[in-house]
Amino acid sequence: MAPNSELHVRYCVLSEEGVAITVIVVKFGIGILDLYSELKELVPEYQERVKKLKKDHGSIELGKITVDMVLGGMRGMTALVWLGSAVDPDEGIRFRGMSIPECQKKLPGAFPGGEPLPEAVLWLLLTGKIPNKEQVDSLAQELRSRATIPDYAYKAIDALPVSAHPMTQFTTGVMALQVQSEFQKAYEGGIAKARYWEPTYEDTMNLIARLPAIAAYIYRRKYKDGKIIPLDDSLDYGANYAHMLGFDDPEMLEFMRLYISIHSDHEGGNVSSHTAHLVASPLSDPYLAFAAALNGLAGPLHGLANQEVLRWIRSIVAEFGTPNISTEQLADYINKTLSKGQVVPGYGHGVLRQTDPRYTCQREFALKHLPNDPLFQLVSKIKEVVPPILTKLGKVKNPWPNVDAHSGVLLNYYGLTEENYYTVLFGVSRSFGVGPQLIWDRALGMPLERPKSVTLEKLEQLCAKSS
Ligand code: NMX
Ligand code: MLT
Repeated sequence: MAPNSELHVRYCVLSEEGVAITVIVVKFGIGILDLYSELKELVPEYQERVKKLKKDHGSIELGKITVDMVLGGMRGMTALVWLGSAVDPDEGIRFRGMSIPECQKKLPGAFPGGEPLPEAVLWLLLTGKIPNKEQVDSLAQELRSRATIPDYAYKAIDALPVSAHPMTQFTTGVMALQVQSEFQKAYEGGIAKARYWEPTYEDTMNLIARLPAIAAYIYRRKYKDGKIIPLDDSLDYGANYAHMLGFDDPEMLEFMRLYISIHSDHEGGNVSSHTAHLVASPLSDPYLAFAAALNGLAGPLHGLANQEVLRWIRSIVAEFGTPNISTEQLADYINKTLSKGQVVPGYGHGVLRQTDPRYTCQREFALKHLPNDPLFQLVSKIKEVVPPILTKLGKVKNPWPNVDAHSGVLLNYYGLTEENYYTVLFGVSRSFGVGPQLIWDRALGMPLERPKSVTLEKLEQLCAKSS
């Protein structure tokens, strides 16, 4: 039997004591590799590439470090390797070299011409390869089989007041799942460094598989009747998450697939991804790293901006009593926001210098499915009015909308109206980008991250010396 004719389906079951047991079923197909086997084949090749770079080019300079960079949040400083994606300031995100429209065209969807299935994006981000529909379906099945939640994770969330912010409840749930870390167990058992990536893979896949049930539990607990809607074994990842939240409109399921796909990864320097990479670098397992990432995502200048955007849009509607306002009224409101020393949420970016393509594809989705929605029309008007005002300030490097400027009105349209929950959706999606990199970090032997800092006095001395 040729090696690439095996399809390993890895199921994860829980013992009565809540211990995760991985069961591998080997099926025989023709020319199909499962995700784990495909990754395993790639690991030696990537290890060789990194070894060669270090040996042949270790001392090549990639740029200079300026005082502005040190005092300015390290903008523009090339400081880490991230395999899954890269952000071009003008073009925006490319997942393993593929733009969002290319992903929409080439990755399998739930139906022909549908939005990419998040499972396909996960496959692409981890391996750099485009999976076929059969591979994606088997990955969807694998994720469903790993999705059992230990009761104590629900209880950990229940220990918090219902009033706790959904992101606080989410991080708590993820920390409770950490009890099942395969990496921690393997490390305690003395696993060799060369095999670190294997339990990291198990943890990552289990984590990704279990996040929707935890996230949906928080939504049902905080905003609905608290009853758990069980996973539907016939649905893909994005559709299942929507279903467990309580939404079954096929359009909403399709939006969830798109939402998870486009929020998955945004190269490595953004706060959540970089945090995960940093926290995992001393060999903290994927649960610990991802919980830390979520805490970064919960900041209003990062992932929480999606919550802030809908809140801000609602405040505009409340101010004028209608979403149908004039350009002048809107400009006045924007200026009022700025005059209070606040940012315009959903606008600006640390890297992008043009409209975020993640905004554009959400706009296209809205134009197709909800062109007459009054809040969508207001979002479109905001996009016309905000950029010239921000540009006029003279200090904003990117006056254009980012991903968060659009998502809220779409979710609101489909009935997910509770904006404080929005960053949890972003968090579930971000696991698709962060998880694969954590596996590669261990496969490539990435070391503990420890940059050098300087005191203010030292910085002043260094500046005095060179001026
Ligand atoms: N509204 C008002 N002022 C802004 C905005 C904005 N949308 N964007 C940047 N500025 C200000 C910024 O606060 C800074 O002011 P100061 O010098 O007084 O501190 C100045 O313009 C220069 O900032 P930039 O270099 O353009 O932006 P930076 O890279 O520092 O920050 C963001 C990037 C995203 C933090 C910033 O644009 C922002 O606060 N945007 C609003 C919040 C938001 O939408 N965040 C979501 C980002 C995407 N995500 O999901 O993470
Ligand atoms: C992200 O998706 O992480 C945000 O756009 C922020 C960033 O890239 O810095």
